[in-house]
Amino acid sequence: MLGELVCVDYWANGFGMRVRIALREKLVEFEFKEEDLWVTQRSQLVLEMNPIYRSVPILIHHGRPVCGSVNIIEYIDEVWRVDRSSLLPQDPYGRAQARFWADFIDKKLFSTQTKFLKSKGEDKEAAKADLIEDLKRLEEVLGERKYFGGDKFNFLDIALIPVSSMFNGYEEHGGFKIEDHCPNLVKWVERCMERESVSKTLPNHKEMYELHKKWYGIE
Ligand SMILES: N[C@@H](CCC(=O)N[C@@H](CS)C(=O)NCC(=O)O)C(=O)O
Repeated sequence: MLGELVCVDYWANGFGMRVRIALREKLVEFEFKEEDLWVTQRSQLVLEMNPIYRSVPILIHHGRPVCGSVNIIEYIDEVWRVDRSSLLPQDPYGRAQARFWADFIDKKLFSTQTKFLKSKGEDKEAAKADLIEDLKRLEEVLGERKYFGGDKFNFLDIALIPVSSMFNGYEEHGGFKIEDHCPNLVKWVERCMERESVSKTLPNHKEMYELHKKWYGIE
């Protein structure tokens, strides 16, 4: 028997962390159902609730699935709107920009991360340079602001902060310090970690890197 609001996910899934952070920002109670991604066969629940992509996270609200992490953040924002305040910027241009950068994280940053972790030799050096470049672009977007949402922790903060659980892993793997390239981004991570929604959701950095090492067969 499924509860009223269920988040199906794997604990270390960066896409899924977004959903848990958004729900916690809105102070919404939910049930967490773990999907073991080490097993190749997806559970019956995932096959039924997300037959198209068979991926997690999935938010099941009153038995109805919502799929795709960014789509889920927007759903949460619309359903649990407090004081008419939204997780997305108020103006259309700000919203378009926030969605553009969330897409950059999903399409560009995640694929650069994978190349960086999987490749060897010269390819790894090139991927490391790309990764630093991607992070620097995000540093530029942040600028001197407290959050990507300005004074308010919002949509783009939620989309990006799960990636920071691999920052220590990047540094150990690549032998560099993110702070040397992106000082504001590092301060932003510290600021976000002061929020309960984030600190309760993000996994231990060491465990995250160990898991990625195992996943990609890194010695
Ligand atoms: N665009 C999707 C991506 C989700 C995704 O790729 N999930 C992966 C884990 S990182 C997954 O569930 N994979 C299951 C599988 O491939 O069997 C989102 O934002 O939710």
